[in-house]
Amino acid sequence: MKKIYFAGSIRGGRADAALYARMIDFMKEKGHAVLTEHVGHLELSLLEQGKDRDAEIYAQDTAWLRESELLIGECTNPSLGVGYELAYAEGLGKPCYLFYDKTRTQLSAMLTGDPYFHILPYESEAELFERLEGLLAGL
Ligand code: 6K6
Repeated sequence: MKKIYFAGSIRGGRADAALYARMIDFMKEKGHAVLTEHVGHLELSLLEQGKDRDAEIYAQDTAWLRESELLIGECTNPSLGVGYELAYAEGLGKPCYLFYDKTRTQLSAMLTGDPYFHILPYESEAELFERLEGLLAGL
């Protein structure tokens, strides 16, 4: 069992929220603890995102990053917060695995150009879950 920090877009846009939820469920089914389950919560409304809780969110998320054993990010939907978390996790030396749908986006060169990150492009959801299963099996 590993403690996983899952990163996915919130204010960057929720188009892939249901995919995040399926990835989080999959990681939990495989016996891992996902510290950031809220990233997949579909009911997360714009109102909730606007609440005056940002300092608390930052403190909690950076504490979870320190506690986590690795980071898994779904990076198809660009997100400043996810980019920040990736740099923060790299600074802590946490292994970072970044998925993105290469048919839908070109990932930032600041991620693909950084040899620290394990970049996992995929072309279909089936391929994403195959790669995720392989990654989790090797932990
Ligand atoms: C309440 C319930 C669910 O979400 C909320 C409030 N917002 C956030 N809560 C926790 N983590 C957040 C929240 N907003 C952003 N983050 C963190 O930044 C998550 O860990 C995501 O990986 C990342 C998303 O950044 P943006 O820039 O797309 O919001």
